[in-house]
Amino acid sequence: MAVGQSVRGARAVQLLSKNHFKEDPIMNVSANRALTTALVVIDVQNDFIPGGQLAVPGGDEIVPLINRLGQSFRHVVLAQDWHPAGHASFASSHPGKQPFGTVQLPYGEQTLWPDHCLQGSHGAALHPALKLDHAKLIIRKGCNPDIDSYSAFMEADHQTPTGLTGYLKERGIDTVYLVGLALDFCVMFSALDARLAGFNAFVVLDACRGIDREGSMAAAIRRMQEAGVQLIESSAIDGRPFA
Ligand code: VGL
Ligand code: ZN
Repeated sequence: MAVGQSVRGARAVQLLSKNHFKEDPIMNVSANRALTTALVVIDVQNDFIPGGQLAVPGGDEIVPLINRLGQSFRHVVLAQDWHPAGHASFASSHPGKQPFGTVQLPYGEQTLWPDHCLQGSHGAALHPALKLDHAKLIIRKGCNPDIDSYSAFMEADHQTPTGLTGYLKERGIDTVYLVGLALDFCVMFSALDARLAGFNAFVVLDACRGIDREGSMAAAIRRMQEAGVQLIESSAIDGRPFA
């Protein structure tokens, strides 16, 4: 019995040492990068593109680029804003309030929006031209009627996780590339929370579009820089394999 075990043990060591990455440092780097890096696509949904309830200017222009970038990543995650009717972020839920006004909620000041991304609606659906069939996870957020969630990681109460950190960490991912809508809201808060959760975070600027209300774009760029989010252009990664 002892002999059998040690033979099997030796065979396992032999198999391990056959690991070809060991003999090929370039392959090693690229294979490891593929396993530890994910593309996180934020809220590329009908309501955020021109014609939608909360249209982000040029929101549809980024779809072909995101599709192309997606081909370079083994791990792709999609975030989907997914609100129940009467959600606390809707102006219509607060009598006398208008979209783009604010209201005080238990977790702080909440910007009010037109009704958008209603669960199951056409507006909440992912953009039909988005072609990321190998994406393994769609994380839905903003589902709690009383709490908004710009971030794909953490609801606006800063206490309720969406589960995305756990998913990524359990998959061994340490680096995320973020793209999508809107740069100055959901992409920014997702990138900030990615940093808080300990991930390396890159935002691919030309694969994002912003709402840009009252200087929100400039403020978002500054906040991300201060948090150590790396702001890049797609030319820095386009065609590079993360797969
Ligand atoms: C978003 C406002 C409200 C976004 C979502 O995806 O940036 N913005 N809900
Ligand atoms: Zn929303």
